[in-house]
Amino acid sequence: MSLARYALLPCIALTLGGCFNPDPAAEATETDTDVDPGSSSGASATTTDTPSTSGSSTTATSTTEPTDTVTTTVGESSTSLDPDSTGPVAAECGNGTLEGAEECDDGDLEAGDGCSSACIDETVACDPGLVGALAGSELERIAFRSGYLYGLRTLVPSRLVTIDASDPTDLAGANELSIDEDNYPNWNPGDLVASQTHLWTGGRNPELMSIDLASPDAPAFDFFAGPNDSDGPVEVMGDLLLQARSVSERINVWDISNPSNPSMLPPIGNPSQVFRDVAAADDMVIALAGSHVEIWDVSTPAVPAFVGELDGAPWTGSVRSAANGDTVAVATTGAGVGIIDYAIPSAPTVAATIGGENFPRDVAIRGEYVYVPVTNGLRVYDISNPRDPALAGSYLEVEVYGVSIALSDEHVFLGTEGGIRVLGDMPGFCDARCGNNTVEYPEACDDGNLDDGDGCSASCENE
Ligand SMILES: [Ca+2]
Ligand SMILES: [Ca+2]
Ligand SMILES: [Ca+2]
Ligand SMILES: [Ca+2]
Repeated sequence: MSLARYALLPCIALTLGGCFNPDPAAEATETDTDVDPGSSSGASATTTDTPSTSGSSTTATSTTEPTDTVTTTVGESSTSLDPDSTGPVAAECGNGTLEGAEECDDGDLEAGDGCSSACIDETVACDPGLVGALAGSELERIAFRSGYLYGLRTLVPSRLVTIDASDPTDLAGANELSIDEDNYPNWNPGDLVASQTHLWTGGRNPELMSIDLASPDAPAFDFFAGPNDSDGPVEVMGDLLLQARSVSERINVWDISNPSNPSMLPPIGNPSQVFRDVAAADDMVIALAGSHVEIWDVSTPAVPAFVGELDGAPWTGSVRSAANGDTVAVATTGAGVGIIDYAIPSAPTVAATIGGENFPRDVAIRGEYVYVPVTNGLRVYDISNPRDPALAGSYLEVEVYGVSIALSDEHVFLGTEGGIRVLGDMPGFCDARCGNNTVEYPEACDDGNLDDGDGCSASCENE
């Protein structure tokens, strides 16, 4: 499907006045592509869905081929069995008996009573929106690890904020810690990322700091010297830490396999560029120097290999970026969010720019979704086709400026000027189920059955 159109859902009134808006059509004009639609992006948009028998069927792919839209009808797995077999008998929805793959059977074929006419449980549906919040000051950078949210406070150097987020619906108060203020009273860290056991951040003199998270409420700080000009963004990829340097050319590469003694590896980046941002995934590093972008292969970190580059990206600088292996989303200076397709690493291209957020200050990526803090909350984009990003949803709250973002396995943590918001069931975190009588992204409709020919197809597309 291309651009899903929604039946308008009621805007859920939340305690803080926020509202999840699942209607891409309402803001569709903000998705702006500027590339030839006939050009090929390589492998990145290829749909490789395989049918499952789980009944959790709807995917976020952008295909228009009905055969690619996976919709496994309830009971399918048992309807073709040999009647002599000892396996389960054919399921009949509406007979009042739970059989086969039915999630429920209330003895009727009516939808809207908790059990749909396809025998899918209507009480289970994606319900995107606010699940928790913590009022407080702005955290310019946030990172999540093992039940804790960590943050750096804007304009307050040498402070680390820790928030117990083990229950996202009931965030404990923020605990503000001094980062070795005796020795580094004005040390101003530039970013915050988490490896398995540590937080990492860069700054000037000293270059790199680790925070051992073994005791989250009393973390141990450690500092490491370097060229002393690296207050740009940092990224962790396996045992490597990549560090953008605000003045010098090159990206620092640290081996952090021994977190208590990280060692510097050869830097990456071609000369005559100033790399102020970096993203990384799958052994590839994306080094960003304004409109110039380079791709480096660091699968052999001691010998980084230049792979490809692009010039002329329609933005002058980038502030934060995130990569998923074949696409990198760039929060740019003045041009919204840039989407770079590097599925062919030797030939990266600007696939699209997403307007509307003129000065996004952070961006996150997870699978085929991009999460962008914006001036009034958060927007989520489906980039399964990087050349045609589609607004998958948004969390909007009046006059709440989204500034930073972190993802856990289940939630989106949004740092705002007024504190933290925790969002659940957001696109990319909750799979729509066709036939549960609730329209969920990317469904265009859901009439509670899995029948074609009644206006809403068995794959929840309008007919
Ligand atoms: Ca039944
Ligand atoms: Ca029913
Ligand atoms: Ca549904
Ligand atoms: Ca139908």
